[in-house]
Amino acid sequence: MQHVELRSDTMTRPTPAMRKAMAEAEVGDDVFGEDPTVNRLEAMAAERLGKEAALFVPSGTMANLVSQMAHCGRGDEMILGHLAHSFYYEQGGSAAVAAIHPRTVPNQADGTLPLDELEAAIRGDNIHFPRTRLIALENTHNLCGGAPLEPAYLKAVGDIARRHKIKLHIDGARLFNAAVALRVPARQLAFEADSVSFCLSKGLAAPVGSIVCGSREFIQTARRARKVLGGGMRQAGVLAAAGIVALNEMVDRLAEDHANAHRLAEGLAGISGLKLDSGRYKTNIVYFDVVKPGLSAAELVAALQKEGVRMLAAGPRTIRAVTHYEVTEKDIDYALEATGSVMRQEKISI
Ligand code: TLP
Repeated sequence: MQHVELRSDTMTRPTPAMRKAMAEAEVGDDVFGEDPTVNRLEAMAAERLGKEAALFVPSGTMANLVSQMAHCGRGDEMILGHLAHSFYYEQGGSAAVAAIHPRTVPNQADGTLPLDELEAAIRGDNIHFPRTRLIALENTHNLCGGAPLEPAYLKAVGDIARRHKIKLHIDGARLFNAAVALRVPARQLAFEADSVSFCLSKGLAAPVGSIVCGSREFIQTARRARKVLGGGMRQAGVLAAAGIVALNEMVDRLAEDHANAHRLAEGLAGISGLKLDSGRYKTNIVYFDVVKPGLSAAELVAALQKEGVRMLAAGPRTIRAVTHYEVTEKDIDYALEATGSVMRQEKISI
């Protein structure tokens, strides 16, 4: 039986070139700043995103938290979308760990926050209010179907942040997917941000790790935050080596994942009992709804698993499928065939 893994691009395993680079990596103690491979990765990443400095962290969650901690003090406020990964899927770590007060503005379907609502949410100086210190955007926007945020929108948000003297962080877990989809250099998407994070361990296929980029001063503070969170790693060059291969070899090919996601979305839209607006999906994440009476997302996911196709139930009726380098066009066709045949069954066996 064919096996098609569409639950997440985090499922990607390191490529043979990564495993070789990992085995051969030169290492030192990174808490002392002495791991040459980590230093090389950080310099490469900073250069690539047009920032002064960068920091290698174990995960996207820690990348967001150290950035928030570097920009905000206890009791300060951060504005972000109600569907932001940071708000939704990170255990409320900003509040629980860093005592940062999150204030949400509703995300629009394209991942943006309405500019007027965003600006209205920024607090004035008043003894009753927390101080607004930070706006956080997400690019691409996971829960908004992998929507890429365009440079013009980022510029508009950057203008608001500057006008109010507050900082802008971009959770760019999939920043390179946005860059490839919009056909702009990643540094253009980072330009307005005081800090930007991206994940090496999603579509770029490294086994572990994320990067935060920003000014030298910001990165120094973020480095302290990483240490208190237990994220100071030692011979981390073994991991950074895979990150270097990820940046060198795995970015341009993301276009294939987008083409496969597009193919999947078009195919799913043609299957009776499923509902999606296939034109919406511009990167590697596709969400669709199960509208066949009596069938839940979890039941369809379970039935597909029996056919070797793995997807994620993201809600009672909603399923998520994510493409990545271990998924081929043939796999997509197989997944579509399997989904079509399961959906045609009178009574779906799970
Ligand atoms: N997202 C994961 C799950 O946590 C949902 C996934 O499979 O998509 N920002 C964004 C936009 C993310 O999508 C994720 C991971 C993170 C941050 C956190 O990264 P990790 O998992 O490395 O902590």
